[in-house]
Amino acid sequence: SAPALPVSALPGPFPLDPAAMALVLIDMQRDFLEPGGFGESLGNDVGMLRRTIDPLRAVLAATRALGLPVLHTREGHLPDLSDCPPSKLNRGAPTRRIGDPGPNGRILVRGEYGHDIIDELAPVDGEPVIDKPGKGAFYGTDFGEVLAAAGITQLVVTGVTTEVCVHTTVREANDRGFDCLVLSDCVGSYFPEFQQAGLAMISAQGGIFGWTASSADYLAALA
Ligand code: C5J
Repeated sequence: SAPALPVSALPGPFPLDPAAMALVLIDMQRDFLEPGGFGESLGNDVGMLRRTIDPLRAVLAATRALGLPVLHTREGHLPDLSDCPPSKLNRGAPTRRIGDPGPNGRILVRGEYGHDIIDELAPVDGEPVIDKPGKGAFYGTDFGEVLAAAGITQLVVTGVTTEVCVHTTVREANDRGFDCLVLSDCVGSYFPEFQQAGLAMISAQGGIFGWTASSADYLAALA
């Protein structure tokens, strides 16, 4: 098989294998990234997440141009909310909760405008879209089966939010045997301190559950 393409990363080079990797975009949905959605209803500034869009567009374009696999996830629930336990539904004191009507439709409900992926990063034909009820991409989904069927063992991870759905997915992936490279400028948090600490946690302790690199370093390895 072709030699790995080393990506300059923390805690050390990531041996990117084009035959075994997939790019994953986690929850780049209007509900998190655009005004009027779930993220803003929880009191957050969506601008903090929007800075990921331009670097991620470049990563997506380069990955697609090489014909490498791309997968998307969306966090959300069935219209009857039967897959949203009270432990999730009753969080905090938002002005609008999951399932409630908002300017972009019912918040985090599948099929609603706000639940879908932002136009800038819309999936193209052939790219799986994994609908997930939880924070992690494996819980309650066929994500693991889709990856196994495609022979994927490495995940290049992007999306939002760094300390919630990105972390949960990367930790779960590492437990399941995947090597994960998280692109630092293509993941976003509403909290600058969580962004910084969340990235540091991944590569600390010898890369306790993954690697981190900039999108520029990923693109340089692909070039
Ligand atoms: C959150 C996510 N933060 N996609 N979801 O509720 O990280």
